[in-house]
Amino acid sequence: MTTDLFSEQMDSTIVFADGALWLRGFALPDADAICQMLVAHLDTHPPQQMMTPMGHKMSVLTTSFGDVGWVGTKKGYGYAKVNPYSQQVFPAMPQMLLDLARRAANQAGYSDFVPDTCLVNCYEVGSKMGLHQDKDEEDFSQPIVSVSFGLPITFLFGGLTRAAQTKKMPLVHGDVLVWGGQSRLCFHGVLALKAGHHPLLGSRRINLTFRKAGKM
Ligand code: MD6
Ligand code: FE
Repeated sequence: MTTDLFSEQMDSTIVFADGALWLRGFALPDADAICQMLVAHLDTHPPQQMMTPMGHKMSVLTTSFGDVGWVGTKKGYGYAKVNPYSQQVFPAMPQMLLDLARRAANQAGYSDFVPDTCLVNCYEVGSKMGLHQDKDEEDFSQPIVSVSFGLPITFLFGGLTRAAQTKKMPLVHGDVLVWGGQSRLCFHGVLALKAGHHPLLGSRRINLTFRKAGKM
């Protein structure tokens, strides 16, 4: 019994591209505490549908922790100290989130990752994220750590052009992606969230992405 669990843990890391690792179940030991904290936090800091530069609302609900937060308005995408939708500064990054992100980065070989922001994306049934690159940060030598909680979703991972073929990855509660090196600017997205029930988060998926946004 113990041996089975152990061997499963031993091969639970998948290198899905150069510099990009899928750490399956890495966040499970912290998942209960983090989800409990997130549910309470989102109650007092309701996430918003950010705007695209085209003036459309994104389907995901978004907020951030950290020195800066990721924001989308008609003026474009980027990082800001003040949430333009609430006029409040973004709350500090909770220590348990910082610790998880640094442990995951370390495990993937990025030993000096110190994120200054954590983007919180809340998906409801039908929410999706089209193919995009994460390129609003200062220093692309720093990776991104992405943590999935709640309902499963299909993650799409492509190449350096939008037209490149995509791989489909089924992400589940507790999975972590660490994403850097040659893959840092690869296009990626997620398919629409399918209906379901998760014991901690109900009919939602919450994705946390930790980044070092850089100077501000
Ligand atoms: C999501 N993730 O999983 C969307 N970006 O909901 C991202 O956009 C993402 O997972 C950069 C690196 C990892 C990610
Ligand atoms: Fe992204």
